[in-house]
Amino acid sequence: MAQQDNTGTFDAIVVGAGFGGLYALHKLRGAGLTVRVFEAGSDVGGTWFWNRYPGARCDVDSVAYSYSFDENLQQEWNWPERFSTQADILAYQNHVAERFDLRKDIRFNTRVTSATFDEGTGTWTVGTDDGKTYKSKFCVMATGNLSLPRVPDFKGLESFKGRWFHTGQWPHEPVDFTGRRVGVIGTGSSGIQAIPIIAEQASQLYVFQRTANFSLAAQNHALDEEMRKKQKAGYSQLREEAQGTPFGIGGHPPPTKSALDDTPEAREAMYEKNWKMGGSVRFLYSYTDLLTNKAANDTAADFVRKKIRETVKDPKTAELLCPNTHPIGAKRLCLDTNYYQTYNLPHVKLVDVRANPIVEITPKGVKTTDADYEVDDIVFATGYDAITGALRDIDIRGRDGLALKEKWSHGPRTYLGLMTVGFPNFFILTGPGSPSVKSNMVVANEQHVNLVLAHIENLRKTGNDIVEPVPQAEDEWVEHVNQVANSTLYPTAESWYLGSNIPGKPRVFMPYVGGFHKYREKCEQIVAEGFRGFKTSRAQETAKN
Ligand code: N01
Repeated sequence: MAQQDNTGTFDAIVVGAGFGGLYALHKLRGAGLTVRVFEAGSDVGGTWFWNRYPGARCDVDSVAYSYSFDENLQQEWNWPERFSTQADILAYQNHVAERFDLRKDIRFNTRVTSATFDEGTGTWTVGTDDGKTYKSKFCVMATGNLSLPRVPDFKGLESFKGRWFHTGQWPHEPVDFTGRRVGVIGTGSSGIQAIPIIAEQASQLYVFQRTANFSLAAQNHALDEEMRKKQKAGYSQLREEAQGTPFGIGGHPPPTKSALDDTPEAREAMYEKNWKMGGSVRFLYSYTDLLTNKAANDTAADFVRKKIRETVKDPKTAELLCPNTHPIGAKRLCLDTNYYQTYNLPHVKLVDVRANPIVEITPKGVKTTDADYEVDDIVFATGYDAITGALRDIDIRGRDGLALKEKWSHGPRTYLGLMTVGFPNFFILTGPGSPSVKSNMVVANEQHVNLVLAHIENLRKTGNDIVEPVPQAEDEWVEHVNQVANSTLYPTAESWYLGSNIPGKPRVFMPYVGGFHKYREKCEQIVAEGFRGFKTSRAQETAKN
């Protein structure tokens, strides 16, 4: 491996310093590689660095949404709440960066703009937005699944005289909405978390809803010392369980039967119990077939619609908030604190922009086909160019100058969501075709980084420099990912999983929904079978072929 070199040549370049990038740096460095991480933000955190909108918090229990690789780390860290706030997760990531001395190998405020593979030397040349280039043998893309925020192309936005924000690019200083008229556009996870908090300050809040989403009461609570002690004692079991679950989250007994095999009363009791316990995994895990059988799914959807109607006092608003466009869980199931209750406040108004779409942003506010809404501030909770967006934003070129965005012009193609044919030594953490956003992202990132390490160890052992998937393995994997998706209800919803929120984006279901546990087992089997579906070579041989 190359010597430590501060002039621009590294064994590995990692792009992004969120959960994936930080762990990649720690592990690669630990394996004796020279590593440089580039991060567009001014500090570590990834998603949790950018998403500072009011109410931002994780929808996975804090103990589960944390690194498992270091026993001391998990024992010494104290989570204040069941579901962590953005600030608490960012504090944790900062602690990890300090504890493992990671910052010295990270260049902040530096956006990677290009990555080009050189056949002759078998190296990557990585360009950054300050005009510099660096070389490395391995490229590890830890660019995240939800890191390219999207503001829809609303006519007239530039004319708006007030302030506007995107949830995914929130200012670092707190934004005060006190006494202001605010419009929130979007009711996905971000909007649903932000709306109740913004409503506490705003004098008038308009929520522009195009699609009603299912949301469960988070049942968040503070953790006291006693609870933490218990959780810490149970870490090893929790981590082990997580490896055997579809979502990479332990602590939930697996379901044993179909929703249709229970009586309506027993089902009601089951949903009520899981609703009270909180958390989306527990709820979707009530029965075996909520995500595969529409009739089973309807029973859970009806239960949540009933909760909405019970909570929201105005029947018209309640009906508008009841989702009817997709099965529950087929779009990301949201977790909220007081979301539906917020609509009982006199200064909060739900605007149906499916019936009357937004036509433009005016200097004074939001104009729909039937009304003008005057606001001082607009909050775009309008989501992301998800999963492939951040990669497409970089000019990535593999063999023969092939551009990744060209190769993926009809949708992403990968082997295991980790590598793609024609791009040797190019690893994508939690890429399309892996469980990624359909699992616990910290667990998924750890598993992928460990897989990258396994590949690098294998190269060392075999005296090779280059690893890449073979076309047949990629074709079969893409086919498998599609087949699995089509055996579920997921593709029946218009969602960012399918790319349907971005005009012109190919409609391909991107995450692997066969379950994290099955995916991990497949990866382990592939490694055990001598990295089946991957080929290794020497750099010189690569140049000849
Ligand atoms: O984005 P979204 P998000 N006119 O794409 C609406 C993760 N996350 O930032 O559904 C009007 O889900 C759009 O409407 P529609 C989580 O994985 C996690 O909220 O397209 N409305 C939708 O309502 C999540 O899934 C947490 O009809 C327009 C909204 O904007 C992912 O991030 C917290 C519109 C976008 O929702 C993304 O969530 C936050 C238009 N032209 C986020 N364009 C946790 O809890 C878009 N919309 C961990």
